Amino acid sequence: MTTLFISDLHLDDKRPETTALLQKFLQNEAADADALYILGDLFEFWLGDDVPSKCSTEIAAELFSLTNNDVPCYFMHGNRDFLLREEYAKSAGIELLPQEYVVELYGEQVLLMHGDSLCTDDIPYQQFRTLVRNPHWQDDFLAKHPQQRLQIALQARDASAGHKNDVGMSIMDVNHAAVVAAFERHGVSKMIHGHTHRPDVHELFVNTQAAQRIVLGDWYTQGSVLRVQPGSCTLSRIV
Ligand code: LP5
Ligand code: MN
Repeated sequence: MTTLFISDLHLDDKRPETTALLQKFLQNEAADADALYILGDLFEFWLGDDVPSKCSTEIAAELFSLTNNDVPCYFMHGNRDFLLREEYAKSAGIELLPQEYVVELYGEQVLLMHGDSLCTDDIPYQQFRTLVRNPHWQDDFLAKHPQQRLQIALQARDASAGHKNDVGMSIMDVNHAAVVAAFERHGVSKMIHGHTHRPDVHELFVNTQAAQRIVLGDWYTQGSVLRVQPGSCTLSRIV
């Protein structure tokens, strides 16, 4: 009995080795799991369901075969692939989750998030997030020619790299008050998220009650997976 969690794979046709590692993971370990949760940033960026890539097509087929074999797979948007919609989800057999979702795991209520909304000290990022999560902005963006969307995404990625060089690491981490507020909002004492690329298990107190925040790792140099079983959680690297 194992439920698997991954995030921040940043799949890109320029890094086929990461796609290959995910394929191996889906065919081997995930095939025996109770469920697989992908908590955002599966793709380096997502320009719309009408702009597939080699890796997105290959992974859709792989996920479809997994779900066809009775391993349900759930996807939550990240800050790179928030434009992924039902058309792709259907082709991959995956279910889209809202940006905050509470799941019962072997008797325990657990909050799932991508994690970017917890980084409230990063004001420029939160402003950018508010803009691009607006449905009107999204309709307008998706109506543009794919080539123009690509140009804008590359521009945004460059601007983001500059921003990340300029601000301190602590600004780009989660804000403690935002974490506490999320625990309180959902009345849970465990959360799992990604985004910060700082895999760890944090023990903390929320109103004197013990709580746990588990952060998934990225897949840039190797894979990262959280295995949840009745009574245990193990965060591991995979190669
Ligand atoms: O993802 P990561 O860890 O590298 O950085 C994030 C925050 N940056 C972003 C921006 C994305 O990386 C850009 C690529 C997404 C492409 C999506 C596809 C299509 C949509 C196109 C959108 C225009 O999320 C970064 C955080 C960091 O996490 C840690 O939390 O710090 O935030 C920033 O860099 C904030 C900047 O202010 C973002 C600046 C973007 C400027 C966009 C201008 C482009 C022109 C737009 C014209 C409409
Ligand atoms: Mn992210």
